Amino acid sequence: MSLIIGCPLGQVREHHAEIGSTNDRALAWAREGAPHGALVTADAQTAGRGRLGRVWASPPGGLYASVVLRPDARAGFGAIGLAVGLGLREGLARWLPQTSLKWPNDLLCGGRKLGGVLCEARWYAGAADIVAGFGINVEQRELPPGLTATSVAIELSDGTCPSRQEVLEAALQGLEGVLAGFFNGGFAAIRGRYQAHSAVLGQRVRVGEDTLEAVGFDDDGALRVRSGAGTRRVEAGDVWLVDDFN
Ligand code: BT5
Repeated sequence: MSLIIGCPLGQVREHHAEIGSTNDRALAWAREGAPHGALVTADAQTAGRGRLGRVWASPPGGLYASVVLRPDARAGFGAIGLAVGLGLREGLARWLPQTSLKWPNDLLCGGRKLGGVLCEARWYAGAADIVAGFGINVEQRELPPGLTATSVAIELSDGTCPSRQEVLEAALQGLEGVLAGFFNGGFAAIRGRYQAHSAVLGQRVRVGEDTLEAVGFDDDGALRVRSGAGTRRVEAGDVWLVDDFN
C-alpha cells in the first residue's frame, strides 16, 4: 500500500457554524472531487452520527471534524478507525497523556468517553474515498445527562484547556503521523503503538453474553479474546469493560 505521503491534512478546509453532520458534508464533497486531506469542521452539529445509527451529541464547545482520505491502495481498510483513534490520541497526549483507546473507536479519559471516531468509505474502480470523522469534547463543562462522558476542560480542571483550534491542529498532526504508517503497513505497522494505549488489553470484556479476556489484536485490527475454550476473534460491534458494570 502507499499513501499520498507528505500531503498534509487540512490544506483545504471548510468550516460551518452549524451543520447536520460533517461526515455527510465530507462524503458529498469527496463525491464532488475533494482532494486528499480536505477537512470539514463545525461548531455544532444538528444530526451528529455515531455508529449503528447512534447519535453523537454535538453542542457548541466540542470539536466536530471530518477528513477526506484518498489512499492509493487496493487492500482493506478495516482497521482505519483504530488508526484514526490512535492518531487523535497522539495529538491529545500533550494535554492528556492518560487518554486511552477502547476498541473499536472510543477515546477514554478516566473511564469516560472523551471522543469517538466514525469512518465511512465509498469504493469505486479499486480505489476508495474514505471519510474519517471524529468528535472530541473540548470546552464543554457539562455534557448531556445520561452519558458517561468527559471533556478536555473537565479533565484539565486547572483551567489550562486548549482551544478547539489547538486541539484540531494537534489532532491533524497526530493523524498524519499514524496514517502514514497505517497506509503503508496496515494495522500491524501501528499495533505496538496502539496496544500501548489500549483500554481493553488484558482486561475482562463483555462480548454479547460472554465475559472474556482481551488478549491482543490481529493484523486486521480484530480483537482477540480468550475464554476457557481458547481464543477467538471479535471483528465488529462493541465490547464493554466488565469493570464498567461494577
Ligand atoms: C462514536 O460512535 O463514538 C462516533 C462518533 C463520531 C462523531 C463525529 S463528530 C464529526 C463526525 N460527524 C458525524 O456526524 N459524526 C462524526 P458510537 O461508538 O456509536 O458512540 C455513540 C455513543 O456515544 C452514543 O450512543 C452515546 O452513548 C455516546 N455519546 C454520544 N455523544 C457523546 C458525546 N458528545 N460525548 C461522549 N459520548 C457521547
